[in-house]
Amino acid sequence: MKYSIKMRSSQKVNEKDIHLSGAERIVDEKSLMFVLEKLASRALNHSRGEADFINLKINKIKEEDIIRVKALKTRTIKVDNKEEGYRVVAEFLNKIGINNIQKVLNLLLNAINMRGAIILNILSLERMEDDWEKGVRVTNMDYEKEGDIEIKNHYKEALCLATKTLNAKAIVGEICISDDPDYVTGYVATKNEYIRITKLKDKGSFLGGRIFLYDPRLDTLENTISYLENQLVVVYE
Ligand code: PML
Ligand code: MG
Repeated sequence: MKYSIKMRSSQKVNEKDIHLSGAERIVDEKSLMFVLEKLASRALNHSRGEADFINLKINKIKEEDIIRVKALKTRTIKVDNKEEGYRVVAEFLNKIGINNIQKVLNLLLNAINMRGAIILNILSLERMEDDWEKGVRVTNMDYEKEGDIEIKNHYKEALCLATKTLNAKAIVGEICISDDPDYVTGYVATKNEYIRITKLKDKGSFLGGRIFLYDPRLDTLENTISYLENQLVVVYE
């Protein structure tokens, strides 16, 4: 028997819930209680601030509903400052065939406090998600092997998410800046690889977000969002 466990935490600021952290696992029954405790402890100790609200959700799942996907290959591009990092992102967008690169960069640099990602139509450069504040949140994924869960591993979690996301038929790229103020490494991803960029923001900055590059010729938006939100994916290395 397997279970999906999801954690999210938030803080109340001026009567508004501000997202702090989120994590999830797909685990065997025997690990359920152990993992629950670790995720709760992670929610209580986050660099974005102290949680006022923590949500832990457990769902029983069927093994046959899970698909297995191989993790994207990783390489790293070392840059000295964020401006150099943006140039790497710009080159990446150029390769994908996006003409108004500045528009995409601005969108990413203005993303703050979104729980999910922006879905950007690569032909019209329009945002496709219904809820612009929240974006689309990719969930229901984990690694095949249970790893260390006590401390957040930004790289590992992002690679898992990017692997699931780029496996969607119509998602042809992803750009991400971490929303964690202590974490300045971001990445871009294609269907073939995950490219880490060592600096995409200044330490201490709360900015951060994700953009999924959606090609409407490859699949419907409805199928794409449903896959991103609901399909159970286990990533192997
Ligand atoms: C996040 O904070 O959710 C994004 C983490 C990006 C990780 C980039 C990397 O180290 O490869
Ligand atoms: Mg985060």
